[in-house]
Amino acid sequence: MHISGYTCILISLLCFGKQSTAQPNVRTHPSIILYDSASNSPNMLNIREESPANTMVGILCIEDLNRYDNEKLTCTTDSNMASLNLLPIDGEPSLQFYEIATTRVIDREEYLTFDLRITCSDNGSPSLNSSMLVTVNVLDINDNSPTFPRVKYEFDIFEDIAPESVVSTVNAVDHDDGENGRIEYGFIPDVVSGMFGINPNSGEIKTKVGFDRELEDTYLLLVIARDKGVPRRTGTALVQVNIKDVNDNIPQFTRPNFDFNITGDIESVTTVAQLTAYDKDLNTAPLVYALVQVYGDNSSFPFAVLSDGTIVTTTNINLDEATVFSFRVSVSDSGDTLSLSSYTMVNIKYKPGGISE
Ligand SMILES: [Ca+2]
Ligand SMILES: [Ca+2]
Ligand SMILES: [Ca+2]
Ligand SMILES: [Ca+2]
Repeated sequence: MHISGYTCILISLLCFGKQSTAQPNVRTHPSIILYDSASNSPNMLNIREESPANTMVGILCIEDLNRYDNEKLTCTTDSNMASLNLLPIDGEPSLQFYEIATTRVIDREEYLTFDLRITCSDNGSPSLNSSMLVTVNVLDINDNSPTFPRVKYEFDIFEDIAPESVVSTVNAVDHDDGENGRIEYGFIPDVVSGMFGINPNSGEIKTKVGFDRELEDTYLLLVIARDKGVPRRTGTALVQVNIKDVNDNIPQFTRPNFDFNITGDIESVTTVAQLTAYDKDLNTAPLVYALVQVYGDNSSFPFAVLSDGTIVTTTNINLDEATVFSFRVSVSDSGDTLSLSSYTMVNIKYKPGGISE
């Protein structure tokens, strides 16, 4: 380490200012004076994390006013995080200077502080020594980005969820200190801001509107977490929101009404027609069809409507005259709590065999 002339003078002045007033020619323990420009607390030093190895943390001034001419002072430390390097400062023979320097790069997220005990001994007989416990605070830099525990989150909400309902909360972790570790949440890009909102402080995601699964059943949100350090560091996570089905659509027949033509001699249990309907909801069970009402003479009605919408004869049909059978049919879905139905009119026009229309 290069010590400038100015620093030499400054250190010497500081140490001289603290010199003891022991009597000459009386052996005394060396006194250890810690010099540090960054910390005002005694026996306390600061080092900025991620500083390269061999960064100076502070300077020690060892004073042994009364050492004999041949006595040598030696200082050591018990810490493997810092070393003591003798500084080549000429001047007062009773003073000796050491630089305290780091031996490695120090991560504040691993060591908030570390202690080093400094012991200085003379080589007289018996050896006289002094020691000092120094605590080094590791000062934070913004070297950690906010990190979500998962790359992707998946949440389900029902399509009838009310606006301003909570979907879930996502949180990132930032191990830095203070503003360097304080996180603010948002969406990028902000295209879904009309549908969802995120609390910048808590990461709570809420709905802002109503949803319709039949229009859109999945939303992908890219959540960004920004710390407040300088420069700001960021982390992202993907949030997939699945819109779950609610039975909010009535099944619909594929036509407003159904007209079929049948002719001649038709045996019992013959399929004569098929009704069709659809439902936009995610039905787990098939739609169910049922005969609701027969118009006209009910007693000789020769058809049944099966639950799958098939219309079959229930007797032989062999009539002398053209006839129209009119009846009303329902179709129902299988909603969990509520079944929805709609209705249609069916006309089956019968003609005896051999008669052309
Ligand atoms: Ca950070
Ligand atoms: Ca840090
Ligand atoms: Ca439905
Ligand atoms: Ca639905």
